Amino acid sequence: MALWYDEVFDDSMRLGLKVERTLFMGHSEFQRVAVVETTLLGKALLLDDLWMTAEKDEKSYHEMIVHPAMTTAPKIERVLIIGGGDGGTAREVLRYADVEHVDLVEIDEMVVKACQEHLPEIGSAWDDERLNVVIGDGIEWAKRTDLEPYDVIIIDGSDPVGPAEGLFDRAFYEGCANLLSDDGVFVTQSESPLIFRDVHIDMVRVMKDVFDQVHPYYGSVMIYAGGPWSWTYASKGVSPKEIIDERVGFIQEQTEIYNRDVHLGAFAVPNHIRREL
Ligand code: PUT
Repeated sequence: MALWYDEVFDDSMRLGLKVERTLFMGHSEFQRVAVVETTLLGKALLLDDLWMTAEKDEKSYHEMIVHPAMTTAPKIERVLIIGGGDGGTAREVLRYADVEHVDLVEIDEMVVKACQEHLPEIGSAWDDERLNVVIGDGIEWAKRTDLEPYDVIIIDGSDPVGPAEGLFDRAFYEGCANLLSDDGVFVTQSESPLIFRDVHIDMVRVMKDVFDQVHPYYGSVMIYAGGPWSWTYASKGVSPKEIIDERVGFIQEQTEIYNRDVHLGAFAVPNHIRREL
């Protein structure tokens, strides 16, 4: 008999995938961690029964959280990733030769270990010498005052429940703004503009209090709430529309989703959101 795993939204909608087998199941001090083999999308990670990433769908998320920032930030030498325990965001960041150092701060060691063992195709850059993996709390990291500024900061957290909840707070964004260089770029996943519309709008509004430039952008990720998803780009002055030709030309030869046109189109804000901001 087929086994189905469902992510349930507000007791009113569910997104299920047929599962062939469970590859890993564990309880960390933070959450339940599972890696399963789905029929449609290959191996996939769930945290507390919420879909996080799947082999055949992950590029639509990881390319979009990374490349708009990396093709517009004037410098990309120092990068901070908070979350990102599956390794997909780090993989995309490390495609750029100009990147010298990446700190990846993930709270849950079990996520990193399970993904390294069972999802090595997603996290294919764990061995890159430029990558420094820290098992620790990203919220505490963002309070640090002893770090060199980062050129790019990427928040690749899970949903605003459990260990990721504080990644959606004003104090956290303020900490990140302090860690960002003057011409740096900050980006965070910012939930579904439909199913989590209120969370999305709140996030953008709060970021507008903290950063000078704040631009939500949109794409589709099949395993997240049926498709529509958002990220938000923020900076102290850098515009997401000023794409660096050399970088976009280089990266769009390697990507599956991201290219210059996708980048520019993604920043079109639907009216029902624009009116709220
Ligand atoms: N890393 C983003 C996860 C969002 C899941 N809904």
